Amino acid sequence: MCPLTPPCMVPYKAAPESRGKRGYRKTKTLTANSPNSSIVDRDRRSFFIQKAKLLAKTKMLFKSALLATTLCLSATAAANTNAPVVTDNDDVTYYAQLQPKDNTTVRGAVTILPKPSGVGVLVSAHFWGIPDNEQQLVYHIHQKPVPKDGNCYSTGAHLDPYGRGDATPCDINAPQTCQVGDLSGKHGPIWAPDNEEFTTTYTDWFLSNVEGEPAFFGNLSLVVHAADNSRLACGNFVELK
Ligand SMILES: [Cu+2]
Repeated sequence: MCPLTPPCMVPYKAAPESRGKRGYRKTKTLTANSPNSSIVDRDRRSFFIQKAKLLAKTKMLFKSALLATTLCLSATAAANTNAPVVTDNDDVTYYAQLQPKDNTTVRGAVTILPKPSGVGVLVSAHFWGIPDNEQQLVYHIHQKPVPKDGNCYSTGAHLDPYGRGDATPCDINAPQTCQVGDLSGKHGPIWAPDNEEFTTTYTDWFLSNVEGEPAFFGNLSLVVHAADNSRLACGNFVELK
């Protein structure tokens, strides 16, 4: 019958004698075709060879996965530094008013005042003309000022001096992990019932009103987005004197 005839034996790779010069031990290697092997012996040897190969493969896969995880974690740590609390803010106030746009009814302004301690700043936001569609609007400090043509899409991304990026949404319960310019992410979006205005005041610990500091916002812009993230309106911060 077929299982006992040579053509049905599975040929196994020859023992790696040729690798002797690379440091392998020149010993007899178990193969399924070793002479004098009984069928049972050959089956057992074959089983152990396959098992050893599988174990080696599993170890290699585990090492690769471990390496990938380590690289991934170190990349995340490098690109996701928490924002430090700003403790040396000056006694200056900045103000940004949205420039009127034909494509939206949204209007408003954000005033950023100093706190007596110099720790953090006090943000006062007031928006009106909010569409009656019960959808939230979001607002941010963007990394570039609005150019003369008023194009809100020329203001770049959010103020993000610590390289957090946009990939993960801001967690309102961990504002130090958010982009510094993500005001609505850290403090809540704009929302109001029909025909009502939206007003809020809060402390932000991570904005700096000191020129030259990484989290300085005084020469940047305020941008309000629709629910689909399109840019509705924008305006530049100026110092109030
Ligand atoms: Cu924005």
